Amino acid sequence: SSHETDHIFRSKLPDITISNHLPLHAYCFENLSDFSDRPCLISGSTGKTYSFAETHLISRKVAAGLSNLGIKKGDVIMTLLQNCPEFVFSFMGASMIGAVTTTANPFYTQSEIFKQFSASRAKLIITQSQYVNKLGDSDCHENNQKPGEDFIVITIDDPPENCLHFNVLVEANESEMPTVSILPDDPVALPFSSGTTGLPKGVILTHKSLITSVAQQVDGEIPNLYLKQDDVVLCVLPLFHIFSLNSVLLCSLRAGSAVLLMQKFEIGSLLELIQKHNVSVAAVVPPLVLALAKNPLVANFDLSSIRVVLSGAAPLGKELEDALRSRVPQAILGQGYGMTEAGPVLSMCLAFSKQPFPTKSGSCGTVVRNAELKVIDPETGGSLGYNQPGEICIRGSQIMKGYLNDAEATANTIDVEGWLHTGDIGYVDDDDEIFIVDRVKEIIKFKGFQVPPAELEALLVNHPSIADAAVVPRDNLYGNNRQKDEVAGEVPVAFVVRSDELDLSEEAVKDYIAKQVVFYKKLHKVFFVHSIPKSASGKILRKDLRAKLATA
Ligand code: AYL
Repeated sequence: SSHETDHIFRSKLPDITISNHLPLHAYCFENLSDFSDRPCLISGSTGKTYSFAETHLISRKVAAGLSNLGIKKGDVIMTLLQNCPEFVFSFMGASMIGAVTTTANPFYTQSEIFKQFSASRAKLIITQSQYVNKLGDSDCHENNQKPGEDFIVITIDDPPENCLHFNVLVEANESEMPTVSILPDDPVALPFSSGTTGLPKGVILTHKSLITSVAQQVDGEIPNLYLKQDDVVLCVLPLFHIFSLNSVLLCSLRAGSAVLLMQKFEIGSLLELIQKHNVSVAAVVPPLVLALAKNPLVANFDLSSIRVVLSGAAPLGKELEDALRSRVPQAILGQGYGMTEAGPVLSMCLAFSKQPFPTKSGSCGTVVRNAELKVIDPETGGSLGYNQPGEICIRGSQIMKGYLNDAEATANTIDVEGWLHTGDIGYVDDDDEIFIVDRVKEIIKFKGFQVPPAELEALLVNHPSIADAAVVPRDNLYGNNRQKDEVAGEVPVAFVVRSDELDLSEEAVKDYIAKQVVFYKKLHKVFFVHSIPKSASGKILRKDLRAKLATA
């Protein structure tokens, strides 16, 4: 396919100038003097508020503190935190000294944490004391490193033995922060994603990629996602995931909006906080939309402050979107569509714009400005025009630099012309709105979280009584009246070939997996089969297995 014949889709908003020559922290805090005394971070649990000036100062202290502990430009630190102000100080502080943050899920099991920790070569972990026992050597045979000896552990609460308190960072003298020269292509964030295939991999996001992505959303005369200084943006989705990190935190810092941090989702306290703090912008995932649309508690609260609801990370059905509309009639509802590797945002609802366009429910928005999107025929690679479904590809300065230490996976995802292939099937309609209709990649999405089949398959075939295995999603579309697993959207189910017949039960397989993975990767069903269908080259024929499920 030559570029002359490519059909390229662009935003309906004009391109803008993007300051992506800056380091990320300098860009985020660039307009700080306009709103330095306004609230920046609000802790939902304690009510404590940090102004923009305070957030900036504490981040600089943390930068100096990290440097005092030996963290240098290019080093990786890991956050293993629920949403809290310290997450923000750590991420921004690391950026200031040219260090890179890999964000991990604190609910991960010891082995899941260890894999990300060792692949990223993190030198320091910032966490909560309750998670420190998951960092040790103990029963994880591969890991004989010791907290406090082989790497530094900092806790934001009372530190257990061999750990330091976060105060050692906060009490550092910001003037001792080293001056480092940071280039646009230097990495700043290292989230993990399995992408279109295989095991989770480190996704190298540079200063330039994240600035470009944030600017595509909130910068320019007519921002695509119009955030104002008096907005209060709900941050209940975990900051360790790129949706919340980018579209909530970094966008709000840049725009001067306040971020309301919630440690975890609980419908009662969520509703209370929305009412108390007059939340005006809510970033949500479809299961949260379901709670807001259907939970009877909602009727007892005043949600009239909400003007924007941004849903992303998983498909949002039209019915569910319409159900939420009846609960918050004053709000603009729309979606963002992203992928960690894409920086992450590919498209955003244009009804969120400063000059709103009419949009349709079910749409994932329009491609962001300063980027090119095309839809290709998955068989031929040829680009397709309006209303023709195919694989969505994106090109622009926002996409990842590549996967960490994995040139092959990088080359399989970003082609020689710079197009990132998403593995999502969708089309662009006559109004330039994008609709996702399917996925050709193997990833399973449970409530917006990634469940990589390859990871579960590797664990399964490690079991002495399992000869072969395949894991696929069982679809459960939102709001189409299916009761079972309605909230999850998709759940992982396994096909298992036993090595010695009959001995192994479904429960035993489920338990074996459940012990090793975070809750959302647990198997919901196990089917025992005689063989796994595979192609001539040995690839699991996942389509065949999914078809089998449909008739099961
Ligand atoms: P990852 N509709 C349907 N599927 C979606 C959507 C959506 N709105 N958004 C994401 N996905 C799926 O890396 C899709 O399959 O990033 C995509 O390839 O965990 C995959 O999820 C990527 O999963 C935003 C809005 C970030 C969304 C995001 C998504 C981050 C999820 C910023 O503003």
